[in-house]
Amino acid sequence: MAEYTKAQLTELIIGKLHRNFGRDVEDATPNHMFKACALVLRDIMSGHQMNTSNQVWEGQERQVHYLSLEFLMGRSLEKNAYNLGILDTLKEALEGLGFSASDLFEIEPDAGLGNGGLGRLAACYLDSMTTLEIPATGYSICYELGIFKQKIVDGKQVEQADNWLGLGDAWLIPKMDETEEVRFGGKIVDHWDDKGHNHPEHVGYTTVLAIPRDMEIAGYKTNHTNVLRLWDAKSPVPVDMSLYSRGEYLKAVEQQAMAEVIAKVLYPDDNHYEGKSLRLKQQYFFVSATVQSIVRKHRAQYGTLRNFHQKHVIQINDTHPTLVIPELMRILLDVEGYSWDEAWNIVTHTVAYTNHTVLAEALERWPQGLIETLLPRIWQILKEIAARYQRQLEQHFGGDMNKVSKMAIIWNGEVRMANLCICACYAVNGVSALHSEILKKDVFHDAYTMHPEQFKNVTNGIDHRRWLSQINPKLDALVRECTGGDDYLIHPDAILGLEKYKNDKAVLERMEAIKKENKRRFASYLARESGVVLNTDAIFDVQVKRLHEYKRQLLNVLHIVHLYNQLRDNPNMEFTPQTFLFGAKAAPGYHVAKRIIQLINSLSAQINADPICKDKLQVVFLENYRVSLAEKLMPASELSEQISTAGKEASGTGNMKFMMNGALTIGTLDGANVEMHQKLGDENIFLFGLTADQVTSLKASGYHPQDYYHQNGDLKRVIDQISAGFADKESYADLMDRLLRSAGGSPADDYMLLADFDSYRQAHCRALETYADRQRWNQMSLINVARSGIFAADRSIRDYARDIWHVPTRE
Ligand code: 26W
Repeated sequence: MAEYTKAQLTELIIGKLHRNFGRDVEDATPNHMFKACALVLRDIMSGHQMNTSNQVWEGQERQVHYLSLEFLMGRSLEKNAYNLGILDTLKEALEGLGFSASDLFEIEPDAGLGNGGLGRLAACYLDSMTTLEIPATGYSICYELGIFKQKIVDGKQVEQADNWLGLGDAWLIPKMDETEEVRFGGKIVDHWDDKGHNHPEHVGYTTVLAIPRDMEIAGYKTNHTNVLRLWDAKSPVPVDMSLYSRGEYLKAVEQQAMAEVIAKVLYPDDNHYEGKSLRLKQQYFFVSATVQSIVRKHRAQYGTLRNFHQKHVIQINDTHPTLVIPELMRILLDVEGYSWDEAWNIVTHTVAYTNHTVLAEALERWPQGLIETLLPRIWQILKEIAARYQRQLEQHFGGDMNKVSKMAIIWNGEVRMANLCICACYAVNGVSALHSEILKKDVFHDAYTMHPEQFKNVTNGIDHRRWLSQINPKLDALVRECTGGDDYLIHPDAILGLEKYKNDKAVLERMEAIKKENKRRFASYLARESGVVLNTDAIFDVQVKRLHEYKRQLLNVLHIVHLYNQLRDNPNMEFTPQTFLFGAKAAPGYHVAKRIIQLINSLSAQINADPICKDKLQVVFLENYRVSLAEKLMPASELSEQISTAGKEASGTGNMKFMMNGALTIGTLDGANVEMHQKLGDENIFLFGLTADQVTSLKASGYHPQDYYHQNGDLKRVIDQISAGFADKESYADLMDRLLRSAGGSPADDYMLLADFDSYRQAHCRALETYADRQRWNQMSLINVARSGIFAADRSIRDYARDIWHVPTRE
């Protein structure tokens, strides 16, 4: 690792201010200063990156290409300085120049190029792949607008555009000379040669230019540096005023607009598919540019594509980049002139697929007409893949058309992306033990019986350097002291060393003091930002994640209303003070999710204004939940709400962030909670609710939520109250009706809140009893941190490297 002194960094920063902004330190604004720092770090990383690329080239190393429509990177200045090992020096240099380092870090906009779990996972994995010295590249779109900013106005979500590039582009290096051309529309003309081979020609298409804007990714304690390649879209046709013939001028303007809209905005849908043609354009644009770029470099190095699958693995993050399959086929067939079988052999040894959801409404099924007109050559190839697969299926299943139709790639005028992945990918993995089992037993059962060895599990993980060490410096210091140094940062299992201290009173008190201090810090931040004053003597009970019915924020609400009722019935009862914090963005078109946000805000207004609740019960909705807010909140959290209907949450990764920061989990046996429970035992987690199997059998035998409503007086009272509404006179009968009555094809209480209500209430009671025994609580908290090592992304990436990618990793 190169070392920099304070004086050297200072000089580099001043140099950037002079050369890039024509400023002296005295008249540099914080924005100038931020950019200057970013440019200095970028230079250091670029130098490292060139060495890495040379090594990979010379060693002819096998490379990983991680394709994802989302990378939720968050902020980079502090992170990059941390990974480069110059964070403290940079802070000193900044202070020396008269700037507050922490204020400067705060002005950086989040790179919000993702919705939630899937996008943040991709960001954590880039960090680990780089730290583990894997030659890897991430690919995505350089969205001009990231995930929307959320404002709460009159209790309701309002979306605002997130224009992050003003400052955020300090990290991006445009590479004009590596521009690729992507073709849309037009038609295919066949040309048969005298050997009877067809040479399809694509005519009448529209070209969009894909321009790389590369973001360097530094690894921790290594000079290995990878790249996140973000494609920007531009039209090749300049709008030329000299095209005075009106038709041509308008055509040029139209074409420019059509091209540039592709990279305009991230689709804000999470776990919900909508067959929008612009989204399909985004997918093909990014996939085509990526494959062409990989192929171009490979050809330059090896002069042939015959060894392509030996040198590259393409990992696709959910089905969103599935068009890599036909796109790579297209290049091998049409550009290289390979036979179908040769091309198919290469493709099916290159691409691997990760599934991130079992929700039926999230499955991508593109109308064939859309693909046919937008991507005529890709459509031909898809038809051929689908036909061959279907013949294979018919043979394998002896004409059992029920199975064949379920597994078909093209059916009823739709192209099913997951089935295409199953057909063409050499590995398919789920993201937690339970989720991977559900894929095999249920979602992809028939495919599993055909090729059981194709199916794998890689349990998700998080970047523990960011999500523990960087955001919770006091806990980091304690872990270092107790485990004998900072080895845990590259060997996350070493956190287990903390467990030796589970009966050490002094250490347990330190745990408590750290949490208290973090709560105060968060509270003062929130008071500054929003004026909301948190009761730091109350337990911080937190549910932050995208808003979705299956995640059951509404169950949390039902329980809070029940607590409120208890207090109102008996204002002098013994009551452990509780502060409930929510943070959640709703997809702009997801009406029910938006109503739930409004309900939380109505409830919050009601409870926070009621003198009975003073210093006892508080409900706060945190506006605009995002990576940089999570970084402040996790260290301050005490109870982590992971309460999805069992079988629905593929893994969860927020659950891991809480655990690593010493929060205890109240949760169902869903996603990675199952592995958490396995590590922790019943005694260190608050489990409740139906298991995934119980959910399935209760649904099969007939679930009647009305029975719970009529049999549980507390629950009935809560539901009736919410229906009627609170002081703001907003009725939520619409939401409560969904729990009691089926409507429009969706069953009553599809996510089984009522079935789990009582068990959830009891789990809360157990949590509060434990909280009253503070030493026991602190011990559980310590055990949670100590056993969180398996949830480090480094462990996940080692699993991918060993079981799927077949690439070596640093020791
Ligand atoms: C096409 C619309 C759309 C957009 C995003 C469909 C599906 C998605 C994602 C796959 C949803 C998602 O983020 N899934 C989450 O992935 C995380 C990382 O594996 C898991 O931890 C979460 O449980 C899962 O919900």
